[in-house]
Order: sequence, then C-alpha cells, then structure tokens
Amino acid sequence: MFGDLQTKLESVFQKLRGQGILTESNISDSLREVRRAFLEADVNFKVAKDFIDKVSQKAIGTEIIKSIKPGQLVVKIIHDELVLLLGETSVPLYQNKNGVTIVMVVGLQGSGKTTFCGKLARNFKKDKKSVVLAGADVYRPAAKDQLKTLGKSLEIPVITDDSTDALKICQNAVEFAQKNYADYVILDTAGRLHIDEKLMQELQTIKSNVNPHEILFVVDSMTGQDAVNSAKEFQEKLDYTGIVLTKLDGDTRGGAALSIRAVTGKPIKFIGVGEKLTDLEPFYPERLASRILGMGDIISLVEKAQENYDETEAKKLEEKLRKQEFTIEDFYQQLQNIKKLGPMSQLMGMLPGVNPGMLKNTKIDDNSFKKIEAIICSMTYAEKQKPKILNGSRRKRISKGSGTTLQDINKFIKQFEQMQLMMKELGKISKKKGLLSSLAKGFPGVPKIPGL
Ligand SMILES: Nc1nc2c(ncn2[C@@H]2O[C@H](COP(=O)(O)OP(=O)(O)O)[C@@H](O)[C@H]2O)c(=O)[nH]1
Ligand SMILES: [Mg+2]
Repeated sequence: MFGDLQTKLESVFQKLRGQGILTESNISDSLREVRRAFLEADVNFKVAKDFIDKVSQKAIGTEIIKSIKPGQLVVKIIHDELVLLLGETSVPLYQNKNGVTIVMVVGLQGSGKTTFCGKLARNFKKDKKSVVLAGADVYRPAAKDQLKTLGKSLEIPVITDDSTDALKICQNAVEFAQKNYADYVILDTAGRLHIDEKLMQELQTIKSNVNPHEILFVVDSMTGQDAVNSAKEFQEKLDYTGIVLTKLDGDTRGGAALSIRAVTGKPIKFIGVGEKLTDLEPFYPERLASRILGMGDIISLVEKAQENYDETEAKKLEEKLRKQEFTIEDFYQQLQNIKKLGPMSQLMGMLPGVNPGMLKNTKIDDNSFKKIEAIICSMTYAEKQKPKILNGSRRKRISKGSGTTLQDINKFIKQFEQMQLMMKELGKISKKKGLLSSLAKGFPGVPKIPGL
C-alpha cells in the first residue's frame, strides 16, 4: 500500500531528520520535495498546496523542544496535518435505533460495490446482526447472480427479481427486512463506466423514495484523480454520507486516498484491501497517516518526549553546564529522564538519527545503562560531586558494591571525564546556539540520545 509515496517521503525525511538546526530555507526545501512527492502520487493540486502551506506555517511557529531534533518535529507536524487531511477521526456507520438501517451502495462500474456489499454484510453478521441484501443492479444479469452467490455463501437473503425496476427491488427488500425485523438492508445498485444523467436520476429516485440512512460511495483508489473527480460529481448530485475506498492493496501512489476527503468534505468510512470478504477495514485517519509516512515509531517518540520534557529542569541543567558544574549526580538524573522514554533497546531502534554503524561498536542497551546506574549508586555523595577523588581503593569499593569489574569503573569514569571536557568546549561555543541541541550530537562512545 502506497509504496511509491512512502519511498519518496522517506528520503525527504531522512534528509530533514539529519538537520541539527532548521532554517526557513531548509524547511521550505524539504516541503517542496514533499509537495512534489504528493503531486507524483496524484494528489489533487490544490490539496497538496494547502497541505504544504499549513505545515510550513506550523513548522515556523513551533517552539523547538530541545530533546527532539528539529527535523523530527517537522515529521511530526507533517504527520498531524496528514491526519487532519484524512479526516481526523473515524466516522462509524449510522445506526437506526428504531428499526432497519438502510445502507445504499453507489459508484461506477467495477469500483467494487458488489464485493463491498458482501464484505459489509459479513461484518454485520459477525456482529450478530441480521442482514438483507438487495440486488438492484438491473442492467447486468451477472451482477444479480454475483450478489446471489455472495448471499448464499454468507447465508444472507438476497432480494431481487428479473425486472429492470431498481426502485421496486429496493422497496421490496426494505419491506422484507422490516417484516423480518432485520437490522440492516444493503442496496447494491448499478454503476456505469462513466457518470451519466440516467444513472444519476435512477439513484436520486431510489434515494428520495427509500430514504437510506447511509449512502456509501464506493471508489477504486487506483484510479487516482479520476476517483476524486467522480467522487465530487456523485457528491454534488447525490450528497452521499460516506466514502469506501477499494483496492488500496494495489494502490502504490495514494493520491485518491489523500485528496478525496478534502475535495468532497465527506468522511472515508471503510477501506477495501483485497478481494476476499475479510479484506475490509474501518477507516482510521491516524493509522493510514502512519502507514503512509511509515514512521509510527518517530511519532510516538516525539510524543513521549513532549510529555516528559521538563523545560525548567533543562534550563537548570544548561546553567550548570555553562558553569562547568556538571556532576555524576546530574548525569544520573539525565539517565533517569532518558529512561522515562522507554526501554533503551526500543528507544535506540526508534531514533532515526542514530547511525547503525555507531551502534555496532557501542552497545547501548538497557543492560549497559543498568551497569552505569549501579556504579553511580555505589558512589558516595562526595564522589559524585568530585570524581577526582576516586582513587584506587574507592574504585575497588565501588566495583564490589555495584557488582561490576574494576575495568567497568575505569571505563565509566574515563567516559565521564571525556564528556566533561567536551561539555566545557561546547559551553564556550553554544551560548548562541542553545547548549542542549549541541549536546544532542553526543559524546565519545555514546550515540546521540534525546534529553542529553
Ligand atoms: N484487490 C482488490 N480487488 C477488489 C477490491 N474490491 C473489489 N475488488 C475486485 O474488483 C472487481 C470489481 O468488483 P465488483 O464488486 O464486481 O464491482 P462493482 O461493479 O462495483 O460491483 C472484482 O474483481 C473484485 O474482486 C479490493 O479491495 N481489492
Ligand atoms: Mg456490482
């Protein structure tokens, strides 16, 4: 699903995430590329433009949280805007509390109407609801047979006859459903290859006489902008209540999926992801956005960091660093902050900025963090404040207390001293740029970690 679009966006994001500092010019370069990727995916021109404008306004107005790289923040803004574009929340089917719920299914020929009727009927049945199907595609005898076969396999009654009176068939089906206290009746109507007056009139007649609670417009997502154009025409003529996007399993571009809600103002209610009756999913904007961006992990990382980040604490830390008063105790506090974000092994996998080669040589996993924690916990207050006093016998005591080797202790202290040195240097240059963002570049032997 959306393979082409994903690949293109991924390469834009890769560049963006690598940026330590975002300027208006590299944001707008990246957004230009996102726009190009959208247009190549056949996203409606105006939709793409509006989207980029909104992201750009938000990106420029957003305060940078220092524990997150600015590039990651932009990815998050794009994700959030994408969710809005897709409709923000899922819109479930209307349910008639006082009797049969009538669902009318419309769309062009071959869009997947009859298949969708079968899938929906199966879903209802699975929820222990009783369903009646109406075969009202009166122009192709094979269409009625197709529905009858589906009905048989699902053990659901199919109401139809040999006439060409679609309205009558629908009315009969509704009546049958009411008499039998069914929960749902699904009307499978005729489509054409192209929209024409006669088809629209027939559908309008059914709508005004049967008064369906839901009119679902079924559309083949692989047809891109054609899908969007027909969705708009059907909406103007029939004012349907929701959209069913079919054949998403074969859609590598995603243009229809991204544009259709914005162009029609109607919610997408279901997606078809295969030919089988089980291949139907309710539509969740959030899930589709994550699928398109392929980066659910980063999104949750940014969210976690936003939740856990404490601005005042960070300010205090910056002050200490500037005065070169960063102690092992402070380092320990930072470790605790990082731990709040989740298991280290998981965090590392989430971080797109982490160079995999770097990870190979430095095993930063929960265990090595635990080791460091144990070492620090075995130190006295004075040792944490002034690591210089850590002579041989103190080191031996700590290694015994923490269950680590003397080598581990020496390595840790050496790393800490290196880090202090680096911070001293950074403290000099970072007054202008923001110290923590410079620190995000990491210290020797340890990859970049948010919050550090
Ligand atoms: N891959 C895939 N094929 C689908 C999907 N929905 C329908 N189809 C296929 O599309 C073709 C037309 O479907 P049909 O329901 O007869 O369309 P109708 O003319 O609108 O009733 C059939 O071959 C279906 O198997 C889907 O979600 N994914
Ligand atoms: Mg059909």
